Formats: sequence, structure tokens, C-alpha cells
Amino acid sequence: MYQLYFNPPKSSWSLRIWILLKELNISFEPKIVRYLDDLNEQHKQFKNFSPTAKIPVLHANGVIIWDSLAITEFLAESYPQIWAEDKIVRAWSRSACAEMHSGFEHLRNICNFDPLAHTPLTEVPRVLELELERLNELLQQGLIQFGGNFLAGERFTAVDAFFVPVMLRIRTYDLHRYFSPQVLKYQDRILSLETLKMWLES
Ligand SMILES: N[C@@H](CCC(=O)N[C@@H](CS)C(=O)NCC(=O)O)C(=O)O
Repeated sequence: MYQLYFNPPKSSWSLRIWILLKELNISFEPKIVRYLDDLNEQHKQFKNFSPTAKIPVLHANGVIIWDSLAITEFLAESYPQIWAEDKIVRAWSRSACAEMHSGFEHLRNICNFDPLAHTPLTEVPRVLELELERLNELLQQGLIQFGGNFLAGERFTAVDAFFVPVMLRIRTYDLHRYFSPQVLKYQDRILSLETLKMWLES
């Protein structure tokens, strides 16, 4: 049995793994942890279950796996449905996840993850605009090239999970004008997932 340490609804990195497990019906024991105002105390407490003192972290029968990308790959070894079946689609999905994982720093910094808030961004710096344009291009590519309701085809897979926090950021900061109608339809589909509603209510 897996144990997943996470903090809903605030932790965007945890959301990726949590929603992936939920959407794919992979069972796990939830371990909810909360951020503390006292960062030293939080670090001390988080170190008890996470080597980096960050979340998400997955415990699997004595093995500890940290970092959302590593957790995704670890899970995929037992649950291949985490990625698309086709090798080319898998390669695209992995590239997109890696880009999300290591990129979009202006989006992350300027548009802090605050999924329950609605705080339209009135001034959008050019550096952020460039990232939003790239994001639209990337999402559009998945939807058109693989022709499904989700980024890698007809099923929800890891690449969708990695972009769920961005879908929420678009809503929080009213960034819809940067996205095509097709991408906005996809955003609607993601925001309508029952699992995501559960996350936001927790
Ligand atoms: N690259 C890591 C990032 C993990 C991360 O930064 N997690 C945040 C929560 S969303 C955290 O634990 N922050 C606590 C801290 O930095 O002390 C991953 O993909 O899991």
C-alpha cells in the first residue's frame, strides 16, 4: 500500500500526484500534512517523512520516493496506464511534463498557486506573456496531434495531471485571453473533474 504525503488544496506539486492516483483509481493511504508559519518547525516535522522536507513524497513498502516526476515514473513501472500506450505520444508527454517541471518560472513566481482565490492579474509582464504563449502552443499541440479530450488522447494520463495546477492558475488570475478556444474547452473539462472538486474542498 502506498502512502502519499500532501497538503490540499495549497500544494500544487502534490495535486499532480494526488489527482493522478485518484483519476487512475490507484489506491493509497492519504497522509495530509499542513504548512506551518514557523518554517524551522515545518522543516523539522517534514524531515520525518520527506528527505527534502518537501511534498509530495510517496512511501511504498519502506521505499521513499520524492519529487513529483520521480514518483510518476516509479508508479508507471507498476501502472503503465500512467502514460499513453503509444511510444511517440509517451515521448511527447514526458517532454511536456519535463518542461512543466523545470520551466514556466515566471508563471510560478508571479501567479502564486492560490486555487480558491480570484485575483485577476491586471498587468502581465512580457516574460509571463511569452510563457503563456508557449503554454498555449504546447497544450494545443497535444490536443490537435493526438485528437482526444485529454492532452495525450482519450484518457487522463500523467501529462494532464502535470498541467492541472496551470488550469487553476488561468482561472485565479483571469488569463483566458492567452488561450485558444480549444485549450479553454480542455481547461473546462479539467476544472469539471469530480476529483479536482474534492481536492478544492479539502
Ligand atoms: N520539484 C518538487 C517540488 C516540491 C515542492 O516544492 N513542494 C512544495 C509544496 S508545493 C513544498 O513542499 N514546499 C515546502 C518547502 O519548500 O519548505 C516536486 O516536483 O515534487
